[in-house]
Amino acid sequence: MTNPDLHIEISDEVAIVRLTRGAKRNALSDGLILALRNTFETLPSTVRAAVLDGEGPHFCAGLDLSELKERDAGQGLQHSRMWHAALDLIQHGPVPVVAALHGAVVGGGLELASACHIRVADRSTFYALPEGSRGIFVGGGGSVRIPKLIGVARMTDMMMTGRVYNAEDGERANFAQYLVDEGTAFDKALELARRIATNAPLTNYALMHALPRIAEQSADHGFFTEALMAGIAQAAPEAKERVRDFLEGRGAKVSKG
Ligand code: 1HE
Repeated sequence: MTNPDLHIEISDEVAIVRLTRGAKRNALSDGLILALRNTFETLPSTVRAAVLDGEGPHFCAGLDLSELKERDAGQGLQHSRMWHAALDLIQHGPVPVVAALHGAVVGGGLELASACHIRVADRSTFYALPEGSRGIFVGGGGSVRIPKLIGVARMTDMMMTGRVYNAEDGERANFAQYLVDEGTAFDKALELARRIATNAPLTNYALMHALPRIAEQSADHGFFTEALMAGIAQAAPEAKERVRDFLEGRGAKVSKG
């Protein structure tokens, strides 16, 4: 399934997935959401990490409001579930995804960014949830994912009052793990994705699939799930090889950042 609003490029072990609907501020039409889903469902098995980027002055203006026609309640529910399915394939898909943010990261654009594992924002980035003032609600998983980043109180404030966070305040509020100079988010995201691609695949899998689940379990269940995951990861031949490399002086040391 190809879509003119989505460009995919494979660079070594990293997939670069770019929204290319800059003229419409990368607003997410249904076709674009389905194309994103298809992309993460069908990544070649050689890909070990991905970067998600947006063309033009803004990362993403959210839901394509021109498609928000008269849907009845059932159709609205199905539409939201379609977003959930697509964004779940980013969060719980085959590889870690690093989002390169700039300009507007708003509404469904923020929901999309929240489904990624790492967010790198440049200093032009701003975050908002205009759903509140458009008389609608988030529908792309935002009410589940965004409070995990910034907390329920901040999200409530954003939607009730229309509050917009700039890049610096956004980093402090935990929208992004990295804040970089304007125009450099993509380069930093690609650098991180290349680094992530060198991890043992099972370690990345554990971080994407086990860690968020453990974090939601009771301590007792979490400790047990952690022990299972640790046992599986340690038993992998690649882990043994990496540990042996370090003990024999070949593995990299941890150095000050
Ligand atoms: C759009 C959209 C869009 C721009 N749907 N067409 N999202 C919003 O409520 C955000 C709406 N957008 C904006 O506030 C602004 O466009 C921006 C701050 C993102 C960018 O401003 P700017 O001045 O750079 O661009 P612009 O002139 O506003 O927009 C350029 C074009 O993109 C223009 O179309 P044109 O044909 O007149 O050139 C805009 O109409 C179009 N455009 N944003 C459709 N969102 C799963 S539920 C999720 C629910 C939501 O995401 S609700 C929040 C929707």
